[in-house]
Amino acid sequence: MDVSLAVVGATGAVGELIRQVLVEQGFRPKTIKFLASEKSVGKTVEFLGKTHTVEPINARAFEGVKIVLSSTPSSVSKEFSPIAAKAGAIVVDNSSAWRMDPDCPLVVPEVNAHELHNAKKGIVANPNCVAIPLTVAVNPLRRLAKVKRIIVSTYQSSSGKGAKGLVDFDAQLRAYAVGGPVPAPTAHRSQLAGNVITLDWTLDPNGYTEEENKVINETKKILGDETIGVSPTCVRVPVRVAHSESVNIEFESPVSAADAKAALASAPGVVLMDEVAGQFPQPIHAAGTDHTYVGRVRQDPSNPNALSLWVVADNLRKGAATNAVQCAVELVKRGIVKS
Ligand code: 2RA
Repeated sequence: MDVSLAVVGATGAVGELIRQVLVEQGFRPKTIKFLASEKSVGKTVEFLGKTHTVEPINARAFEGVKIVLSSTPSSVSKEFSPIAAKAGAIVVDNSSAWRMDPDCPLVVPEVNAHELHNAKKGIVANPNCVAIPLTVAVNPLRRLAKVKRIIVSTYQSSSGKGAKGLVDFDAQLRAYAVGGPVPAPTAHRSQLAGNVITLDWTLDPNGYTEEENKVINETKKILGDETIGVSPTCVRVPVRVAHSESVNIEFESPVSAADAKAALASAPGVVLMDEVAGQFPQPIHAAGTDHTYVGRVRQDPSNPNALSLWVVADNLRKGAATNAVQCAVELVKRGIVKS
């Protein structure tokens, strides 16, 4: 991978994982630089045995860079991603700033890598951490029958709120474990230790949370099918890392659980955990890995055209850093970015 890279937001939770996943996936860039907001400038990071000093995010920093892997708040991405693109880079952006822009593809490589060719603004959007595993699991089933509707209930881990979510949750957990007074939440919207929270996100005017609306809109865009109905309920649960999803898929005609399992067993990115073998996906399996685990595949007893399944993936890896690195690899493999 003989291209020059920049990692923006290099010191954040996802930025740090991007650095790790680049190494794990054997991505050996020609040059690499690490950029971050003013408060992190001057810190050092290690990459392949070399120490790099974190630089500020500005127009000059993008000169000669071919791929930018960006993980910043949306407001920062709105300002700097177009500047990086203007300097000649393709930005793979983890924020939600560009996801629904029709000129920015929203890419899960196992599902719609071909969309990488349509980055008219020089920006590729990395989807939401629920939508990524959901589409990895649903897409292979689409060759069995057309998908009509997806009902998804999520069990999202604390780390969806980033490092500050984990600091909050860990402090609560320590106090809860010894029966002490649980400190007031600082990142989550309510106590998470010993609890679940269905309003851990901003409520939009349609009565759905911002997170639920992302799942609706992004799932349709990734699957390239606006006719699919998506009905989500997003919930934060007391788990550190990895999001789980209870998924009910209604097809236009009957699909057997056996056929679905066969399709999932050979699907890219999917690890099928069959309960017949005594297995079922759990966050403790998925945390620290790049796979989407699928299990509990079964016929819906109330609808012959529907199946239920259980999906788990590491929200920081496949739900963010790994997916972004996979997009970068594909950009090079497909010749969209040349050295
Ligand atoms: C969450 N999906 O889990 C968000 C993070 N991007 O809160």
